[in-house]
Amino acid sequence: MQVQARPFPYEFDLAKTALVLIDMQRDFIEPGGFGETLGNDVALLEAIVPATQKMLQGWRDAGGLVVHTREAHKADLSDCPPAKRNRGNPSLRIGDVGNMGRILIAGEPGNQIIEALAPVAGEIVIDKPGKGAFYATGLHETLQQRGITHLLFGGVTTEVCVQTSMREANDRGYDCLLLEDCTESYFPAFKAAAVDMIRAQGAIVGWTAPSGAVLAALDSH
Ligand code: C5J
Repeated sequence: MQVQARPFPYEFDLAKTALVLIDMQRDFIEPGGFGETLGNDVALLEAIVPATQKMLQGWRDAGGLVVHTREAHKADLSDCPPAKRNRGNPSLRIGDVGNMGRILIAGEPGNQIIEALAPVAGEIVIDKPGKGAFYATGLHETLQQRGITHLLFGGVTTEVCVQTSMREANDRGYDCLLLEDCTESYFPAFKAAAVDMIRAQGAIVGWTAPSGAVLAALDSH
């Protein structure tokens, strides 16, 4: 299949491609969560939910593999180094008790993927302690076992966990496409810069396209 993407068309085989949704979890997206305690406007992130839901449904209907990630740490924080926990001066840090349970701790209410995008049976759910989806997760091995060579990325935030994961994926040999309307940042200028730098220099990290272009490619098959 071919997607009208930038900087040039993106070719993929559905059976060898996975949709990877990064960290669409309550703590980043819902009011009262970790994202908001850091002083961010979570409405920006909530705005991508309808397009992401439509993309997810279209991909599921086509029979494509779906991977969901959550930024999640162990309850004892043994996988959260001080270099990550002690940043800035937030009112709450990773592991502290917030409105939705302990912040970014596996199993807590705030750590769940938002209901609109909740994983269904057969989809892969990866808890990741870092920004990149490939760091300390086994995701690469799981994708290799399934013969996956191409990845479509959505999720939050564009310039942090999404971009890091795309770069990790590119280094591991995957052809990656970023779904422009299924990703967002708390800082619109950072999203714009990340999208530009991903596809610069002949798709140095990957391609970008609106989700409608992928859905159109699926529809035409
Ligand atoms: C951040 C993420 N921004 N998922 N996490 O801390 O991008």
